Amino acid sequence: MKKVITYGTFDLLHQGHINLLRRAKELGDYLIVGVTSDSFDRGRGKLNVKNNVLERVEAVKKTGYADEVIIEDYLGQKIDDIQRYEIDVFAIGSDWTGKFDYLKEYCDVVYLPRTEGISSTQLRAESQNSIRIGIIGSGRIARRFVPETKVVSGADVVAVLNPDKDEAESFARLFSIEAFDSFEAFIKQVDAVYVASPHLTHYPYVKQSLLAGRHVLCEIPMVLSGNEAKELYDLASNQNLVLLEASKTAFCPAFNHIVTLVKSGVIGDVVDVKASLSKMVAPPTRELDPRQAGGALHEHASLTMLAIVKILGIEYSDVHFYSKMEDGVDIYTKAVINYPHATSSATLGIGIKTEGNLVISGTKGYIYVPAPWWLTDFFEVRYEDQTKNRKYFYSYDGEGLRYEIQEFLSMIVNGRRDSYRLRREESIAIAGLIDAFHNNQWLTLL
Ligand code: C2G
Repeated sequence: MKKVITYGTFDLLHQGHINLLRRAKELGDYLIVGVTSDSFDRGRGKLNVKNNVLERVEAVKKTGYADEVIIEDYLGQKIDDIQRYEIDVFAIGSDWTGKFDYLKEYCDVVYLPRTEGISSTQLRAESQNSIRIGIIGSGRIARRFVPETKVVSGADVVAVLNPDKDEAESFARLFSIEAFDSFEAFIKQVDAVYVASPHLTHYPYVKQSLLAGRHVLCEIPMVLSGNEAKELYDLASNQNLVLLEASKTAFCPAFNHIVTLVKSGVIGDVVDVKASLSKMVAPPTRELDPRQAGGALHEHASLTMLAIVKILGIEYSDVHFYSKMEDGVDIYTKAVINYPHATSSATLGIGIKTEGNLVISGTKGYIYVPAPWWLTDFFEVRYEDQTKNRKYFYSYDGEGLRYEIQEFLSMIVNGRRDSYRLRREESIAIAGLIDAFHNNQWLTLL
């Protein structure tokens, strides 16, 4: 019996897939189809898949060509499968020509003609109207944002707002979008807003955008006080709009896995979380300017405290800050946040360098995430008995902003108003911790 194997995502199954499966089946007597798992696709940068793995398996079965369906879940699995199932022919569409020649060592490799004029990408684009996104601010992060939207289907950046007309225009030229220096004209052109302007302008821009009925994704720190955060989320709820803080680590796959592993008890009860983030900056820069809410805490609290709040929750019992000041801003701050049964610390620097790692310690073991932990792509679960240690590798694609953009769009399209990756109350608690820093009672100067 001649056995054939083929692989694919088979999202929104279409005639191209059906032709491919028929041709693959014709190459032998028995066809095995490997359907990619959701996490495997996310891992290889396919973030837009519409059908989940069960739906995709069902769709493949319905074609009647597959004698057996298996799940593809890891890189390198094809070689394992070919040997395990004693495969004679590996078949795949001609868009992959040459890419799988390395399998010739194990079986015949056949590139089948691809059906022209149809693709899952095209169907996804047709099934969903693009969300027109306008960016407020045209600085460093905004420049990194636009290319990241290209890999998320349904996101279309169309406009930029900057009160400085020249800046707006040069940014707009760069990305072939429209430039505005007036909020009123800008907001009319967009369905959703990405606020990437200086810290102190976030609150008024988010509020104005929500009042104008637009969904908002706001850069970190969204605001510098818990009350303001609460007010904005309440406003978003009343307007039935999405408001999401763009805390990029919260949305990246490896960080999500860390949180779920900890919650499932692999390191026992957590008693300590240590998160550090230091990035040296050179003047003149807004990070060192007290009038622009500069300082290490404002710069880095959102991500470090995110790690603490995601693991230990929002019900902390007290917080203390230890800061070294220079020219009106903290160039270094250590925040110690205590919980009834655990403690944690966030160590932040913009003028002092330290190791930027994340360590979550529990009664059975600990999780170690090396610097830069906030761009999580690797972590290790470690135990006293080192033979039980496990390393986890992920990809953190591009600038990593695609994960938050994907979540933002998915919330809009699916009518979700809260994200379990960064809940509203977690974002409010983080803003509240930033607030607490301004209360000198808990601050010790070094
Ligand atoms: N295909 C085709 N004609 C189209 C579209 C797709 O022949 N118009 C083929 C592809 O070449 C592939 C199969 O259909 O052989 C599945 O395509 P996708 O769902 O896009 O999956 P893909 O990303 O190609 O998965 O391990 C996964 C595989 O490496 C490939």
